[in-house]
Amino acid sequence: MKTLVLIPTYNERENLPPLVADVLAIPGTEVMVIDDQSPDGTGALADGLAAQHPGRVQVMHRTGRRGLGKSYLDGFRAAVASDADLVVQMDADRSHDPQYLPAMIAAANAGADLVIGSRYLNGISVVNWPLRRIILSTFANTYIRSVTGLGVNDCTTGYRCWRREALARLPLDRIVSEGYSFVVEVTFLAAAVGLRIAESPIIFIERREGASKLSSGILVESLITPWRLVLRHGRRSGGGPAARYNAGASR
Ligand SMILES: Nc1nc2c(ncn2[C@@H]2O[C@H](COP(=O)(O)OP(=O)(O)OP(=O)(O)O)[C@@H](O)[C@H]2O)c(=O)[nH]1
Ligand SMILES: [Mg+2]
Repeated sequence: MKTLVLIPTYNERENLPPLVADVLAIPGTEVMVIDDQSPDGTGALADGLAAQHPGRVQVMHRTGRRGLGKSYLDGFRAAVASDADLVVQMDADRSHDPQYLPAMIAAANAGADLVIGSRYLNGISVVNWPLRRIILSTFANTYIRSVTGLGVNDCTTGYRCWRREALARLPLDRIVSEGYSFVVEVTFLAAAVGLRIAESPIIFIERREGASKLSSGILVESLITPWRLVLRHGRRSGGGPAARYNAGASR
């Protein structure tokens, strides 16, 4: 059983080494760092980690225009072509704790095609977010759910686990979102092609090191994306809520 963990990075030099160590402590994991020529040297640091852990860490050095959506797409394509059974995507900034990976992996093994590491299953599980950020995120998710009809509590989280064969069923060439909307568009497409979606609870911890890359352009994109998806593909209806997996329930 092999799990390939995709980690997009842009200026994460303080965060990447401890994160990779925590991920590799979980048996069966391999890491692919997808770096966008970080000015702080994260790419070279990742090469050092690959040399330290031969066969378990690889680095994709992107060139051209940078972007989180583009990085995920390149990572997904590489993952689909790999021999991994499961594919995880997670942020590099230590907001996504690898301690939740075993439960997410168990949920995928129990039959989910896409397991969403969800902050909104047991109330609101975020640490160190200012109130305005909590309001923004919960509003965004309510907005996305009501426009699209998706039954997922946390559509905007970047912590996910896919069965590779399920990821291969997504029409990756049709994805146009760039920033945070990328994960929303992918969730919508996953439901549209009939993937079984489950949510597994996580506690999200706001980054302590490095800087956020959230910009106002990205916020505007996230307001428009749900409407664009519905106009193009129709509303999701009758899909019902995503299955819930609580840590331990599937053990
Ligand atoms: N490859 C690549 N990674 C990126 C890019 N922009 C952001 N990332 C990474 O994507 C992940 C999420 O970015 P963050 O800046 O933490 O975004 P966020 O978590 O919504 O914002 P904060 O809560 O403020 O941290 C991190 O691992 C970043 O390093 C990019 O242009 N290219
Ligand atoms: Mg972050």
